[in-house]
Amino acid sequence: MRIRALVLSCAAAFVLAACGPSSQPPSEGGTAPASPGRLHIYNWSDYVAEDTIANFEARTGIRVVYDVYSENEVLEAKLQAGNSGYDLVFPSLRPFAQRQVLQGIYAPLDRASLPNFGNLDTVLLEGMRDADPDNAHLVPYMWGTTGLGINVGKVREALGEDVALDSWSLLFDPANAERLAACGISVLDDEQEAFAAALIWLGRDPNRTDGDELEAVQAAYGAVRPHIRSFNNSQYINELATGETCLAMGYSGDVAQAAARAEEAGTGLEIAYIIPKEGAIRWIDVMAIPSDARNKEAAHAFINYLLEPEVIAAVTNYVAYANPNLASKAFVEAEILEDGGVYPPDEVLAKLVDPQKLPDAAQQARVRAWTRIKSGR
Ligand code: N2P
Repeated sequence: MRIRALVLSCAAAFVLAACGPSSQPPSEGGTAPASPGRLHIYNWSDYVAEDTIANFEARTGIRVVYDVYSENEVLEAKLQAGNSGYDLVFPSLRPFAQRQVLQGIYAPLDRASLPNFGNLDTVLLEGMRDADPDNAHLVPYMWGTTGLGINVGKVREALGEDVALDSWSLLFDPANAERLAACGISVLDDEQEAFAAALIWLGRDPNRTDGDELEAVQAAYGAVRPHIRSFNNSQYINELATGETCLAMGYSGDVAQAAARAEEAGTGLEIAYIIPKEGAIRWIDVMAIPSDARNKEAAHAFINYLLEPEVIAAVTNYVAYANPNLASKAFVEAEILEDGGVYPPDEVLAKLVDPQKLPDAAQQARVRAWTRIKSGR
């Protein structure tokens, strides 16, 4: 449950939105001449503190053009088309950055320009090496889980005061979904996460593709599809915060941000994040510099800045995602460090599953099935 320490007001979120996404897109960047004083960043929405960018600009004089996305697929399409105009991007490690490294999309890091690299958790770095040998291209940024955001009052009202708020069955049991439909259910428009959630609920390995997983996932969503109001990866934060929805499949820190917004707005809504007892995906998002980036020097400077313990701790304190910077823990607020939804305890960590890169044909079949599931056909 969440987070007093995260004093993230709606107003602050709007300020960020105004500073971030509305920044001039680098659309002309494909053909524009190099501008050494400019750094084009493409990151997930709601993923930095409100002063992270401004502080870097003030310190370095480098002007940051900051754009946001809410799906790995959108980033990947731009990277694969080439000439994206971006100098620094933040894909999820598996399977996206892993695949993109193989495709030669990223420039090797210049470690001499990253003196703060040593602050990173070496165990986590080691675990990334199968995807990025020698950690040559990717720097871990944040990690988290995908679980359920719950409007505690409304869900109890619909399902009974004694309902256990601890299971994917809140979403996938059709009897629950039917009763929650009126107060609003949203699901991530994220094929990897949505497939994994259903498979984990069914007690299956989310990375298996050699059985009837497609059919099982389609049946699971088919049974609750009429009760799902929307599929989205960013609006659900405000929808939860304002009471427009009462149950959302969501990323850990996003739900915490919804809770903080509700609290700050004084609505009296209690928003909780749960990692379901059946388990969940643990994902890692990374920083990487496209091979065709024009300002690799500034990109390295920004990565090194985000590797400073106090800088990355301030981001964690604001967005409520766990970071892999061991030296930062001294600056992360106690309430966040102790929040099991952000830094899960060992018994929960043991239930988390890392997504794996699937065989191409199976991956494509999942993407097609997900489109069908969403359309309700
Ligand atoms: C930030 C969501 C990032 C988590 N809003 C998905 N990897």
